[in-house]
Amino acid sequence: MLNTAVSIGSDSSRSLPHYSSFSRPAGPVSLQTAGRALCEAPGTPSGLQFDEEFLETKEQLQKLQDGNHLLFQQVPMVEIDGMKLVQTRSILHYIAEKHHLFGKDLKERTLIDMYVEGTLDLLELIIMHPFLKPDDQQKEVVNMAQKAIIRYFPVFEKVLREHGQRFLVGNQLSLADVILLQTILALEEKIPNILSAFPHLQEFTVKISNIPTIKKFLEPGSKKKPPPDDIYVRTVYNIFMP
Ligand SMILES: N[C@@H](CCC(=O)N[C@@H](CS)C(=O)NCC(=O)O)C(=O)O
Repeated sequence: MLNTAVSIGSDSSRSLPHYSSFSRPAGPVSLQTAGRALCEAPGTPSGLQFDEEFLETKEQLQKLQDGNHLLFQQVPMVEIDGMKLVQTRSILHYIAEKHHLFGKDLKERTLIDMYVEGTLDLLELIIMHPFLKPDDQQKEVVNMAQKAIIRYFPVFEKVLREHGQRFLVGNQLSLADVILLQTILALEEKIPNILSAFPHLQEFTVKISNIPTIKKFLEPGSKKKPPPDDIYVRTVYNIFMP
C-alpha cells in the first residue's frame, strides 16, 4: 500500500512526504512519514511537540533504509522513548496508550479500536484519492460520500445520540474521537455539507475541534497537513515508485 497515511504535519513543503524529528520534555522523539497522515492525530490532543524534516527524495528514504532505521524498510517511523516505531497502527496505539486515549479497560479499548478501524477504512479512501486517475477522482468522491453517509456516520451519530456524552467512548477523549474528527475534516474539504444529516456529529465536530490543544493544531500556521496537491502526489510517486 502506498501509505501516505501517517505523518504529523506539513506546510508549504505542503503535504510532502517527510522525515521528521520532534522532542518533548520526556525525551527525544522522531517521526518519519510519507504525507498527510494519521499519526498527527493522537499526539495532537496531548500537546505532543515535534519538529519535522520532509522526505522529498528517494535518496533520503534510501539513507534511512541503509541506516537500519526502518524495521521493514518502510515509513512511517516514529522515534519515541528510545524506540523506532513503525507500522501505522502500532504507532497510533503507542501514542494513544501513552497519552490516555485508549480507554479505561479492555472493553473500552476494544470499542475504541473498532471505531478507529472502521473510521480508518473511510480515511484511507480519502488519503488514496489524490492518487487516482483524474477521471476516477469524481466517481470516488461520490463513493466516499455514500460510504460516509450510509455506512459510517449513522453509526457514530447513533452512538453520540444514545451515549449522551460528547465523546464516543466513556466520558473522556479517545483515539476514536481524534481519528473521527480527522476524517470528518478531511472529508469536509471535498464535500462541505457531508454532515448535513447528522446533527450530533456536527456538534461533536465543533466540540472536539475546540479542545484547546486540538484547536491550536487546527489553526493556521500549525503542523496540520493541508489538502494534498499535485506536487505532493508527484513527490510521493518519485520517492516510492521504482
Ligand atoms: N503496513 C505499513 C505500510 C507502510 C508503507 O506501505 N510504507 C510505504 C510508504 S507509504 C513505504 O515506506 N514504502 C517503501 C518500501 O516499501 O520500500 C504501515 O501501516 O505503516
